[in-house]
Amino acid sequence: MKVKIGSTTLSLVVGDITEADTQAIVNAANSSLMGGLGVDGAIHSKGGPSILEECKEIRKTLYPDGLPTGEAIITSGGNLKAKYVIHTVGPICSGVMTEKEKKLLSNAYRNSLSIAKKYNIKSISFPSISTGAYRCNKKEASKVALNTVINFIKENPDWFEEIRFVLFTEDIYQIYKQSLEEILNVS
Ligand code: AR6
Repeated sequence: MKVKIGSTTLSLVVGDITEADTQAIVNAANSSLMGGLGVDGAIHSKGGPSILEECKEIRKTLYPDGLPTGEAIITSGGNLKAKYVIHTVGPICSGVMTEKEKKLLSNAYRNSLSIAKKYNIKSISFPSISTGAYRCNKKEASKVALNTVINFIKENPDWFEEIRFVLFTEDIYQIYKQSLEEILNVS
C-alpha cells in the first residue's frame, strides 16, 4: 500500500528490512546496542561486524549506561544496501499499551526521523518496533507508529521522498494497512 502525503510517499510492504534499498533502515535494538534476536540480529548478521564496532564506540563515548528507551543513534550500514542504520529502542510492554509506553514508542520513531534529517537522509525504512520480543499490542503500536510518522511528514513537508514500513509477515502488514486506512479516513 502506498499513499502520498505532500511530496512524501508513505509505503507499507511485506519483506525483510535487511534487503531494503532506502538510504537508511531503522533497527529495533535494545539499550545495550550490542545486538540481539529478531530484526536486530538480522541487521547485525547481514550488515557485518563494523556496525557492532561503531555501536561499541558510541556506547563508550556517548552512552556508557546504554541508549535510553525512545532515543536513537546512527551508524553506517556496513554490508547492507542501506548506507546507514539508525538504532532505536522501543518500550517493553505487557499487552495493552499504557500512555507512557505509547509516548516512548512515538519518541523512538520521531527521534529516528530527526536523526535521519540531520544526516540528509531522504528515504528510510522502519520495522514494526516493539511488536516482537517487546510484546506491545500490534494494533496500538501500528497506530502510534503511523500517526507519529504522518505528523513528522506534516511538520517537515518536502523533506522525505519515502518513508517505508517493511513488515515481516502478512499478518502484521494487514494490521498496519487497516490502521493507515482508519487514520486517513478520519483526517
Ligand atoms: N525485517 C523486518 N522485520 C523483521 C525482521 C526483518 N528481517 N525480523 C523480525 N522482524 P523484534 P522488538 C519483525 O523482536 O519487539 C531484539 O532481540 C518482527 O516480526 O525484532 O522491538 C532486540 O535486541 C516484529 O514484527 O523487536 C531487543 O532486545 C518486529 O520486527 C528486542 O528484540 C519487531 O520484533 C526488541 O524487540
